[in-house]
Amino acid sequence: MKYFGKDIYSRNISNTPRPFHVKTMRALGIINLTSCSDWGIGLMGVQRGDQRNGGPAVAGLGWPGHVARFHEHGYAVVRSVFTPAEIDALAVAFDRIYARATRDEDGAPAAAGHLEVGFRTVEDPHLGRICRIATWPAYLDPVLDRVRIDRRMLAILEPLIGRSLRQITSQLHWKPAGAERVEFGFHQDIRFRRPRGAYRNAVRSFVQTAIAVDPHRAESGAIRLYPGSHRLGDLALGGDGPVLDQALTEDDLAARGLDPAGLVDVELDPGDVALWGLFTVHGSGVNRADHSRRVYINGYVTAADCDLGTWAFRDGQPCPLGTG
Ligand SMILES: O=C(O)CCC(=O)C(=O)O
Repeated sequence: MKYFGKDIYSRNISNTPRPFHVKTMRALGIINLTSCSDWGIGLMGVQRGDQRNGGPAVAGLGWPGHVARFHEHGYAVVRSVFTPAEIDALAVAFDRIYARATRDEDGAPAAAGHLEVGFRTVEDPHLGRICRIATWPAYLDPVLDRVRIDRRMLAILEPLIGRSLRQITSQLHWKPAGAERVEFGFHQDIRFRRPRGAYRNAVRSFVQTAIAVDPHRAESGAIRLYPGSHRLGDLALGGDGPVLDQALTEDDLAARGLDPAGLVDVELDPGDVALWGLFTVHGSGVNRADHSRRVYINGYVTAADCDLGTWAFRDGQPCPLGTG
C-alpha cells in the first residue's frame, strides 16, 4: 500500500491550498486541453424520466425534488446531470490519472493529505498494482477541475447548502473489474471530518456528491446506503481503521441496531449524481461486473459553517483551485 498510511480521510489537518498551475500540469504530461471542449459551463436540462431509487428524474436542474428526498432520506440522486460526451471526457481524465498513479517508479506524490494530490495504490491479488483513490486530481487535470466547479453542481447544491461553498473533499474512486480489494466498510463520513469542531453545523451544512462514470449497479459495487440513517447521529461505525480496508459487512449494521433489510443500492447511470450527508450510513462492495466502476467524489460545505478546504463557489461564482 502506498501513500496513505492512515485512514486517508482523517488527514484533514492542513488547510494550505496548493497553487493551481496549468504549466505544471503540462509538465507532468497529464494535461490535454482538447478534451476540455466537451465541457460547457451553464445549466443544461435533464432528459430522462426514471423511477429508480433516489426518485424520479428532475425536469431541470434546480427543480427541488432532490432537496425533499435528501432531507427525508439522507440522500438523493439527480439523473443525467452530465452528457454522454462529457462523461467520455471524464473517463479519459480518469484514465490519465490512473496511468500516472500506477506507473512504475513514477514520481507519484509521496504523501497525501487535505487538499493534496495523492494516490492510494494497492497490490491486488488478481490484477497487480491498482489505484483505488486519487485525491485532489483537479490539481493535475483541467477536465476534473472544471467538473468540481461546474454550475450544474452548484444548481444541485444551492437549495441544500447555499451558494457560497467551500470544498472539503475531491477524489476519484476506481473499482477495476476483477479486483478483489475494492470494498468500503459501512461508515458515516463524519468520521473523516477533523477537527470535528471545525464543522459548525455538520448535520445541515455538508453535501457529499458522487458522479457516476460507469454503470453503477449492485453488481459493479454500487454504494449501499441506509436511508434515514442521517437522523441517527454518530454511530462510530468502522472503528479506528481505514474503511477502505474493511469488508462490507451487514453485521456491522446489525451491531448498531440497524436492520440490513433497510439498505438500498444507489444505482446510477453514467452522468447521474448521487448526494448524501455526513451522517448517512453507507459503504460499497466488490465489483463483480465485467467493467470498471468509477465515481468522482466531491464534498462541499457552507462557507459560513466551515473555514477548511478551498473555495468552490463564492456567491455563486466558481472559484479556481488555490483561491484560499
Ligand atoms: O466509492 C465508493 O464506493 C465509496 C464511497 C464512499 O464511501 C465515500 O466516499 O465515503
